[in-house]
Amino acid sequence: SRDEIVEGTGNGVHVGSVSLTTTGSSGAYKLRDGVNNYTTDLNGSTSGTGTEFTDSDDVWGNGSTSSRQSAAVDAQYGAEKTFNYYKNVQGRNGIWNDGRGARSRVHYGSNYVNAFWDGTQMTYGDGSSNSNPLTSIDVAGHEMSHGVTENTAGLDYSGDPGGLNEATSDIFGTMVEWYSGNTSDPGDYLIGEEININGNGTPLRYMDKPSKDGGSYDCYRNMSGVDPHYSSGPLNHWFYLASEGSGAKTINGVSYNSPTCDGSTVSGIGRDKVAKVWYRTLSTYLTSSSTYGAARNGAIKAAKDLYGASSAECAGIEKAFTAISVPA
Ligand code: ASN
Ligand code: ZN
Ligand code: CA
Repeated sequence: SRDEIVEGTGNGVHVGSVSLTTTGSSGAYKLRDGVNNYTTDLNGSTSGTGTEFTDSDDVWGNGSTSSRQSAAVDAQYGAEKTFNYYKNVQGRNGIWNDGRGARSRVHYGSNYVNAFWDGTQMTYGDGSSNSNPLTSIDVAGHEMSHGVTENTAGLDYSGDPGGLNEATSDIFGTMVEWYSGNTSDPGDYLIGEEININGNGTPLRYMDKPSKDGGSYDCYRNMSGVDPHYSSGPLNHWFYLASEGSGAKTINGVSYNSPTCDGSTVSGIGRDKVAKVWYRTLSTYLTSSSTYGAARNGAIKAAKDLYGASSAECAGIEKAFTAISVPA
């Protein structure tokens, strides 16, 4: 049989019924797209590359974890959307900017409640008896964005750069969720809301007010020794404030209430523009040791490059950094 790039149908745990780009021809298909993003089954193993998913009718999964294909549909969909987001919105041709897709491995280990990027590939656990597979769109976008950060600024994973690194993954994970237009997992400013990682329906992280997770900081401070998943808080907060503005707001049925650290009022310039500014900052102005202060200076330069020195966009980016306690 010949390999052709075709459109299949997936039924994911989180993404519902979706169209997926697959490879194959009558009777023999692979969960692989035209740039070689593909998904393999670890089937409980914690090593090796897994077995590539294959299917005879190009209809994948049934939406339930009773089918091992369902989480694979989520992972493949997340990889395809993340690739397309970077390519079509940010002008970056994949994680390595060379047109290559990446492998995603699903069903890692047993009751594994995490997902990770290891420099080469994506890996997802199935979650535990009271949480869900880790294969949601924002988590896929988050993990693959660690690959983008590694291949651009190369931000260290401790102190200030550690927080910037984690927040970059939350920012682009969220942007991929919005970009996908998926109606089963619509865009929001929450991270991991589909995973039920706390067992009570709450998300892993909140971008409007990061301290709602019980650990993250809302405002910049000394980040020495702070877990990057908590030192990410101020930049996630900056992203929300710059996008949507301060105060209370309901978007897509989700209520947000974002305070500033200095009592100022901030108006949003829209998430698409903020994400463009942040990608330019990451890929042009930051290095492995960049601080929050360098992020402020780099983002203002990026906003000038993209929108002009006297633009409302540039003013909004700057004001949002002041509002998270990163001074000029
Ligand atoms: N899911 C985690 C993260 O991306 C995995 C880790 O801690 N390395 O931050
Ligand atoms: Zn991360
Ligand atoms: Ca989300």
